[in-house]
Amino acid sequence: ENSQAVEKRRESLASMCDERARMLQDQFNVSMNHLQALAILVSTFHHAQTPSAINQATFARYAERTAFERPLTSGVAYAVRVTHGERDQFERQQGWSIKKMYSSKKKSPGPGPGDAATAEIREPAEEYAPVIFAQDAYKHVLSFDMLSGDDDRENILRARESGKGVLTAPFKLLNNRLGVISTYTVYKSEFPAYARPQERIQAAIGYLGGIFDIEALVDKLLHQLAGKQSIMVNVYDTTNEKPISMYGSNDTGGGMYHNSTLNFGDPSRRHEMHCRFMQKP
Ligand code: WA2
Repeated sequence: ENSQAVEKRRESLASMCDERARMLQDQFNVSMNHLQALAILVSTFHHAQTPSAINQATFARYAERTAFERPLTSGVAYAVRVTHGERDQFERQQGWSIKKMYSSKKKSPGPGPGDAATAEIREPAEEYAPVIFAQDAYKHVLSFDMLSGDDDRENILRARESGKGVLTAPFKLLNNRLGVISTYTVYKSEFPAYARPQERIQAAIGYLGGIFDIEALVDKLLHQLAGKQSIMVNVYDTTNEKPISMYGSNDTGGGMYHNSTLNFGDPSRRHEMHCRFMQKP
């Protein structure tokens, strides 16, 4: 009788957890699909038309009006590939200069001690990925070189080599919130669908990113479900040995818990949802 009650409880936890995991995965998948469609939009109306039919204002407006299609993202941004040789002309055309993310070094007012070392570090990059379009909530990333931040860089390099949608681990964004970036590459228009990684890398011309605001949006999603008070949900990126928490904080206490697997579509990342009952029976 007691063990039967425990078994009932275990089953009920499993089915609630699986339901939440499935729902989150579906919303993630839907959001990813629309990011891919947005990458095609940029390819069609920005790169394949002269002059471009998109500017920051039209991109921001379109992104805002279609935000409902990407339920787990809080914004989108588009970064364009610029080689070092193209930089000057690009900056003149844009009317702004390409900036580095997380530049922690203070600018020195003029020549002085330590400048030799600084000059060595400031070696010009071979190429850049400055953001030229962004949804209003992420206007602050415009002109920043996305190859100058470790998480974004790794993501972009992986995206253009694979030709698929890829994800970062959760990391602290420029706005200080925890987020995950999903990236799709835009290729030259005459580019074949099947190509070798090296050809893909060469044919990449830009990167469309979606910003997943996990904390806020997963919370909103889970609150739509009945019985939300009774279970505690945690989501982890378990790609590396040490799991990174993406959602929830108090995964403590022993007792019964259920682990539902999540598939966010990037085969090189792993995610899990852990659920527990709030109260002991
Ligand atoms: N977008 C918004 N805030 C950020 C950020 C980012 N990356 N990185 C750090 N804080 C344009 O993958 C291409 C967006 C990167 C896409």
